[in-house]
Amino acid sequence: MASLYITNVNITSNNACAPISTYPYENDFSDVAQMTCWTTEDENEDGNTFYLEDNALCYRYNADLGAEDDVYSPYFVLDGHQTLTFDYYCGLSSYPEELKVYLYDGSSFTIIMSSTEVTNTTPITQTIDLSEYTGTYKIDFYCTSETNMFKLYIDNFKIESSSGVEDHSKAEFALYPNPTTGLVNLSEVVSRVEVYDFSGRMVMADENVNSINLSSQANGVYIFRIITNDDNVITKKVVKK
Ligand SMILES: [Ca+2]
Ligand SMILES: [Ca+2]
Repeated sequence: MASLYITNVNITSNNACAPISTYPYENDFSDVAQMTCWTTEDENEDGNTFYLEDNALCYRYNADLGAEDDVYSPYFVLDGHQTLTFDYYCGLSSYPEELKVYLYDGSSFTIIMSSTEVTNTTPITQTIDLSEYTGTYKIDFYCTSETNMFKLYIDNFKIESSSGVEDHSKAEFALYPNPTTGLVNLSEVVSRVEVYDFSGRMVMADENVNSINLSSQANGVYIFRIITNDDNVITKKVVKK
């Protein structure tokens, strides 16, 4: 199947698309027409960047250089009720790729998914709670890999707005208290919890738990990456005071 390249647009001059404020917004990357208002950035200027392949967003290797690329969503108006979900996977498990996700407001970047090594060849569904953000943001998928790796795919991008009447398990998942002075409770036993500091370094991890204790950690902002027993990945920001 032919690959459909997304037109490479300088993101700082792409103001043509009005911010999206109607939810849910979904993109299954099945058609280049869905890519209007999405933009790519070839960070290492090697000529390779994100394109559509196999009905997904695809980032591919360079045989001679490490790869480094971004794909940016359109702007979304976030009002404190949104959740982002997307799938990610790689082409070959022996060729790991690194994925990081940011919010981008047009001038600064806020990390919402710490650097994650992608070795799964079947999709993992990532859920990111955006309820603490209000304003107009793009989602930036930032990918890097060593020289001559393979491919990373992103699919089934969705931003939903919770109305407060959802009784979905992901919507019910809670983590408290937040802010915390140490102990953080989870509303269910989860398969794994990873805690990252704001520089993206993993500082704690535990398995089959329904709480984690940050007492030994410095005050500050942490990102919890939680893998539930049904293999959903949930990312939440926790403040320790
Ligand atoms: Ca798809
Ligand atoms: Ca590149």
